[in-house]
Amino acid sequence: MKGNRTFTMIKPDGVKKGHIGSILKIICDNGFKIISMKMTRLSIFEAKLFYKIHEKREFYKELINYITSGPVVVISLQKENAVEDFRSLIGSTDPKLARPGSIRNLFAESISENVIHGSDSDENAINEINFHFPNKELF
Ligand code: IDP
Ligand code: MG
Repeated sequence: MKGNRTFTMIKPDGVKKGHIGSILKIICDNGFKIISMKMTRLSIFEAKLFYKIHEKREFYKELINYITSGPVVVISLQKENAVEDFRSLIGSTDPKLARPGSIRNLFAESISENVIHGSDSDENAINEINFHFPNKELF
């Protein structure tokens, strides 16, 4: 059975351009319940841990610079089939390929600055939630 939790982060470009409210409305209107949420700014140390899986990729340095360039909003979510449904809601990594009406299609400008993160598996969702909310969650 698929899990009912996922993790998302509104990335620095989404925050800078004033899209927090619009993005949260889309998330809630699509049946996701916000379990925990905070605005924070990732240190380089935290960013490198969070994106460790990409450390061998050519875009890694650019990714760490970008994700630490300003505040982000980190959110844990609940919904049936959460991971898959949320990936569909945000659209493809490259906004040019993202489904019309998806969050990246609506707000993102490039494959590197693509406004929002979504967990890619149930296992990573739990790891990412525990990483950003190491103390007890609010619900
Ligand atoms: P995802 O966010 O859709 O899961 P990943 O492949 O996990 O995509 O990549 C993580 C993040 O790294 C992307 O969201 C994007 O910010 C950045 N990224 C991915 N591919 C590229 C690229 O080819 N050039 C620059 N940045 C990239
Ligand atoms: Mg990913």
